[in-house]
Amino acid sequence: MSDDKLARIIEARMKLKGRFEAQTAASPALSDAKPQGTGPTNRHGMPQLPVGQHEVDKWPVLDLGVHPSVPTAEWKLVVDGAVKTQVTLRWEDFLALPQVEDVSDFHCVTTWSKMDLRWQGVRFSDLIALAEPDEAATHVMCHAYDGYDTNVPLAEALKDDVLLVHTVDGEPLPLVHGGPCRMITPQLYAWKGAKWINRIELMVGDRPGFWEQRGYSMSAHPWRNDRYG
Ligand SMILES: Nc1nc2c(c(=O)[nH]1)N[C@H]1C(S)=C(S)[C@@H](COP(=O)(O)O)O[C@H]1N2
Ligand SMILES: [Mo]
Repeated sequence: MSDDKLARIIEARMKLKGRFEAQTAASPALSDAKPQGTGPTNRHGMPQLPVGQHEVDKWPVLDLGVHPSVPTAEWKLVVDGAVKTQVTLRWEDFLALPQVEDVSDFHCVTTWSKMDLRWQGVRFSDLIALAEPDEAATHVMCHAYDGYDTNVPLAEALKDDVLLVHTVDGEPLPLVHGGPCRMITPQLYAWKGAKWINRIELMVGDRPGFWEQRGYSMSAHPWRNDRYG
């Protein structure tokens, strides 16, 4: 990527984050040194595990039971809704965006936590900056190839550790964990991270996704034991 293009993406990201600064700072997650949630030193002296969680060694698979296999040649990710420019990324476009690495924990609301996963991918904030979200946009609905969806406030989604990942612990993200590409939300329960993500819909106002319609929390903060809506 050219220096120019990179500078433009970073500027757009920072502008977008600026809009949500106050909300983000007031968030009950482990806000907000950089990069967020990264490994032991960034747990900021909090206990290793949020209340009610236990650490697992093997990473469980948890989903609706459908594992849609989408070859990268056919893969697409759309950013639409309350945006100035609708964006459709193909796999090469996705890989051409600035790539980051981050280590973070993965807390499932069913009480298991997988610690210290090393992710590689693209920051959510860089990706949606390309679409220039409307001033009025407040939340996103993330949609996936298996029909799953989940809503996330922009103030949370713009945090530095929220990524669209293609690699975990040095290997391509396995299909059962959402490969070739999933979102992760290390400071929220893991159901907020859509596996097999294919559309990010910018919304003006909030709306419940799959689990949120079935009794789970709209905000989903593990450090507040915020499990149910
Ligand atoms: N597309 C999709 N994403 C999803 C789900 C799903 O069913 N479909 N389940 C969610 C839930 S409840 C959790 S805990 C995590 C589990 O991710 P894992 O299977 O990689 O552990 O994915 C989340 N993302
Ligand atoms: Mo979950």
